[in-house]
Amino acid sequence: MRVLVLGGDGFCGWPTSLYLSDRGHDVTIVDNLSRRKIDIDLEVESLTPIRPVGERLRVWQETSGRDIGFVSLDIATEYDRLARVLLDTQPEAIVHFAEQRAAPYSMRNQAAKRYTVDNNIRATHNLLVAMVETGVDAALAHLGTMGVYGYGWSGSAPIPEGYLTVKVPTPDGELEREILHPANPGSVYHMTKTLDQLLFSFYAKNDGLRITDLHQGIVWGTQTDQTARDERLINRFDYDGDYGTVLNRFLMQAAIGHPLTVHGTGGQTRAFIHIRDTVRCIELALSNPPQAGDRPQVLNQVTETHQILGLAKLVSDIMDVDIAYLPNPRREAEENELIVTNDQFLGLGLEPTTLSEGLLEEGTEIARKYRDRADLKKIIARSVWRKGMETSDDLLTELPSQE
Ligand code: NAD
Ligand code: USQ
Repeated sequence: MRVLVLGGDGFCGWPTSLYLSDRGHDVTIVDNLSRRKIDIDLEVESLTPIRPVGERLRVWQETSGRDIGFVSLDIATEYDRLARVLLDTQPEAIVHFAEQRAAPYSMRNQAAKRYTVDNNIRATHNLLVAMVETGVDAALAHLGTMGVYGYGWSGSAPIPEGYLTVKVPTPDGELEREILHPANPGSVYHMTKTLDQLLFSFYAKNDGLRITDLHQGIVWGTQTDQTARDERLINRFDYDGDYGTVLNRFLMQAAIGHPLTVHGTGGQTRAFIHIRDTVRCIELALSNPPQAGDRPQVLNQVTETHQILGLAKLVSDIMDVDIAYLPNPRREAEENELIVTNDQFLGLGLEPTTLSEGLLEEGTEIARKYRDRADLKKIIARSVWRKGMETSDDLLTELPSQE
């Protein structure tokens, strides 16, 4: 398949591009490298030393004998160039990772809120318009999030895959309808993903675009078989308070002896998936697209759920590190239940990689190897959902010093 990977330089996009290339697909990455620029603005770097994109692609060519194309382009602002790329490459499939993806970053300040909405909504809408205008009939797989459903709204009812059956009272009795699951975002970032869903519904209905929205859980892990082949292909490992996600942060913190930063009670339950399963799910989704005229296909891209405190205790037991209970910088329920249906991916043949001591240790090994690159001042989450939720610096005096 000819595949365009939008956002293919990022944490999920890079290993996906290599995986698809390794599987024989003809891959072109489109990325404006905004994620690397945000690192510069935040004065932080991936814990792992990621190489410039040109070097990454050269090394992949040397290692695998396969070429991956690269186009530097801002999907949100360079519409005409995007349409040109679609016409030139004639993709049979498109994977859309190219959005600002951190909830804490999206709540950081007014500029970050506005950037996240402008970037994400315009990127998605430009892509849909360009597909219609050029007539490129590609299967589109977009990376959405489990967070569109919200947490705790439905108590112990399993979260379905995108659509909910409801009963509508009418004068003639009840009608049964399937509706898009109500959106309940917990951050500006998550809100953009709920808006994406409406764009997809409209363009699938009006123009027959074939769209799969992958409602992915928190991705953890770093390496895949392909990124591990050469150190210069290494995937990024975010550990900072804005971009680091919880389990990778705990693994990094354990590796340097930093207390594990549990927000609040740690009673929050979230869905998880290992990066190795992310890349497999993408290929499965691209190979099983909906038909023109179908509503968007929604697949829950998750393999397991965990309570944050349970994860902290697991890592703390294995690595012998303390747990720090920090005031929660977010507006979120202290505790929630979360049961998620993922029958469609299981039906397509996904064999889930679930959390195991071996995989946790593999993550900690990588973090240990690059521990000298860590900046301890960047670990505590500083972006707050409302004024007054800031973490007091007094707490930081209890944490280890940089030496
Ligand atoms: P990332 O920030 O590492 O990668 C996103 C890539 O998109 C970056 O390389 C960035 O430069 C590029 N990009 C952003 N805006 C762009 C634009 N306007 N034009 C061109 N390129 C642009 O993020 P990630 O962790 O790889 O996440 C990828 C996607 O998966 C995101 O949409 C995210 O919402 C979703 N997702 C991620 C996770 C996770 O845990 N990482 C979980 C669920 C869903
Ligand atoms: N948390 C801690 N300690 C930390 C970091 C986080 O307790 O040091 C808590 C948070 O308060 C939250 C939970 O862990 O309750 C998850 O936080 P996270 O940063 O790991 O994940 P989140 O902000 O939800 O975002 C990540 C990705 C995003 C993706 C989402 C999937 O950054 O792109 O969409 O996971 S989901 O959470 O399923 O919506």
